[in-house]
Amino acid sequence: MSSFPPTTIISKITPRGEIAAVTALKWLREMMLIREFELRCMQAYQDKKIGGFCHVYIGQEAVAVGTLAAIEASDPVVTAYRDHGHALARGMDPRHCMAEMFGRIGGCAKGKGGSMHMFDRANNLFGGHGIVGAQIPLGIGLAFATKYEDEVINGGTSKRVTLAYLGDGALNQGSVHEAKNLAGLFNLPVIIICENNGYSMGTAISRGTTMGHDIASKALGYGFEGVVMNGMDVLETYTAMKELVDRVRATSRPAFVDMRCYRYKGHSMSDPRKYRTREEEERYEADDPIGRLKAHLEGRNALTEDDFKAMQRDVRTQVRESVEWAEQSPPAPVSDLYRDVYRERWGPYTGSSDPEMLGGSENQAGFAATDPKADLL
Ligand SMILES: Cc1ncc(C[n+]2csc(CCOP(=O)(O)OP(=O)(O)O)c2C)c(N)n1
Ligand SMILES: [Mg+2]
Repeated sequence: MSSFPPTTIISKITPRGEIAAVTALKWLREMMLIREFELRCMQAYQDKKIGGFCHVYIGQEAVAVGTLAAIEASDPVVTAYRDHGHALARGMDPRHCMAEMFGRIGGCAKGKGGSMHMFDRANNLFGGHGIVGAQIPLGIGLAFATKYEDEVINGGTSKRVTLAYLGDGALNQGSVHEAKNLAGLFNLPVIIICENNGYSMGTAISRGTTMGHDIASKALGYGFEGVVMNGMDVLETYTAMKELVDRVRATSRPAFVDMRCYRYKGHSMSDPRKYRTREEEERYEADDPIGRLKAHLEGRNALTEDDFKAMQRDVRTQVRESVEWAEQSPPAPVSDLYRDVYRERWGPYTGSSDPEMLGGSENQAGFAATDPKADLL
């Protein structure tokens, strides 16, 4: 079994900063939205309304919420396939996220990507990627592009920081090493966040990765800093991330984060979780990031049980409406199959809320099919 350390040890690693109650309440709601969204996705998957792959983020909500709160709207973000939490925390409309799950036109990728491919250009979210580790070279490329634009094209100083997420199972993928090498060599403003949930499918990190107990120290091999953070407590995650983001923005030096976290559910929808004990799962579930923040806010007299229940009702309504909206959105037509692969005739893709890219949308709230009568380019 895994020698992955329990959260009681992890939580001593980073201190919590003083966060305004109104901000902490907002993060609580965001984490609750992600959880409720995914519980409904699991249900819809079992009802065969969602097809293909589906990897839920339940247990890891504090990572997306805490890290994304630490960056600016103009900072690029790229992640792997366990991406619903990042999309929602980055500001994607849950209706567009749910419609993508359902493979409908109203989805953020017009229903052609599904669960693993959440894209939101307007919010600078560059996916959602299914090839393990492949998003890291893309993230390093994004950091190169922002730095080039800020410094060479605009003649100023590098201003943007890219967040590139990967799982612990992606650490040993060849292109991840190449990308880290270039990031160190070119001084790129990127933070590589390893969502270290202790497992790559059924393989514990200690079985598949050298120095699995201390992956942050490996960043030194590329000439940049490695930091360990607690991904089970959003206040700690945010505090540590904000400090790091500020430093990377100021120095334009890359960094690596060993973000300790845990996924409560299986790797995907068809995982019996035989590789770990129920006791281990219960230990983490008892230290749930939502429960932790709730207790913290109650301790500050900023939240009552009634407030929490009202928030829960509110989130449930929002998710139920997103399911209804997704179900009303039509499936992507076959005529759209080869569209959005290369640059389209009306110019580059300009963002999730831009009607220009809809090719004549009647569905202003989200996306619509390209005109099926138009010729393929
Ligand atoms: C290059 C490549 N190899 C193998 C796979 C199959 N695969 C899908 S997910 C996964 C495990 C990755 O685990 P991790 O990076 O820890 O992410 P987590 O699922 O824990 O979020 C593997 C091996 C793949 N998608 N791509
Ligand atoms: Mg993992």
